[in-house]
Amino acid sequence: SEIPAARRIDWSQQGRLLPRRRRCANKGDFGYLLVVGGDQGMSGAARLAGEAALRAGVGRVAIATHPAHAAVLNLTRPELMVHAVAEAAELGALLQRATLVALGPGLGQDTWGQSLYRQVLAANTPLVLDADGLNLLAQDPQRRSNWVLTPHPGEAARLLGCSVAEVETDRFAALKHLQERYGGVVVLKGAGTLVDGPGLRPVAVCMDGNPGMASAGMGDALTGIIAALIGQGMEPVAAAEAGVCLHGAAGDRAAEQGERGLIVSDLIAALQPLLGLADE
Ligand code: NPW
Ligand code: AMP
Ligand code: MG
Repeated sequence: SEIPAARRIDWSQQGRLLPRRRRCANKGDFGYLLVVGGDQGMSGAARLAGEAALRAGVGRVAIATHPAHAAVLNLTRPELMVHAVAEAAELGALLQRATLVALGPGLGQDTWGQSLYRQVLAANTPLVLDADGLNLLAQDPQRRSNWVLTPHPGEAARLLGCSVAEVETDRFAALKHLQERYGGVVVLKGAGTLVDGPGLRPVAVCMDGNPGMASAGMGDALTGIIAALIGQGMEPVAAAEAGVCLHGAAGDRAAEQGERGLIVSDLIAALQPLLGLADE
């Protein structure tokens, strides 16, 4: 079908839109992110989202994760506040403190993940919803205005009830249907990531990034980056656009040493120097 007009966005332009830091700023100015995820076997996903958020400048990160590995996560990244959550009810106090939530990285779709998912959605806190959060949404669709959805083509196909091939054949149409059905800001990932939001026409396309990023955990880092930018005061749609470009540019910087064998920790390590250049 016809390719609609799209707005090209890239990090060189988006990096200038990040809010400046006041000299007397404190961590309370930059958001309190709660990451909810990390079922057994996927603790890394929650950690990657939280660590990427810290490297993208969020004030504080708490992680609500499975009791099986909470202690180990805390030891390996002491900047993260890690909470072992066995029951969804234990999320209550954490949700009250958080200014925004990243729901889904490594959450799984079992009873544990389902109950945490329901508890978070009951709270109405601004959300970045990814991974198994999207898979659970696909099972019980609803619309919201205060969330950012970040599907890869596989998740987008589940959300639309179609095949991955159909999503990839017309990514613009898939994006439009996702936004209409689910509301809020939608990021359709993949080479040439697209961003749509309420009233945002034409949609944005980011060509930053490379095939070295086809590796485990890359999307979990993007979730943390977008959340971190919302936490620092950007509107969700602006945070999604800037976050996608920052993520792609960090992937490109990390790939200067080669695409094959690139891991998401390399991308996370490239965030701080890139942000430093943008602040100059
Ligand atoms: P195919 O095979 O092409 O038909 P899933 P997941 C498709 C956690 N993780 N273009 C593709 O379909 C996550 O956070 C934990 C086209 C592919 O096979 C989740 O909670 C990690 N197709 C959970 O694992 C690190 C594309 O989607 C399928 C596409 C499951 O998430 C890894 C895979 O999607 C992971 O992040 C593209 N660009 N991209 C950890 N260290 O703890 C994707 N597809 O089945 O939803 O599985 O993405 O691995
Ligand atoms: P996920 O599948 O959730 O781990 O997300 C993968 C992330 O890496 C998304 O942000 C993708 O846009 C990005 N990515 C994966 N493969 C490529 C590629 N070939 N070119 C550009 N970006 C990619
Ligand atoms: Mg993912």
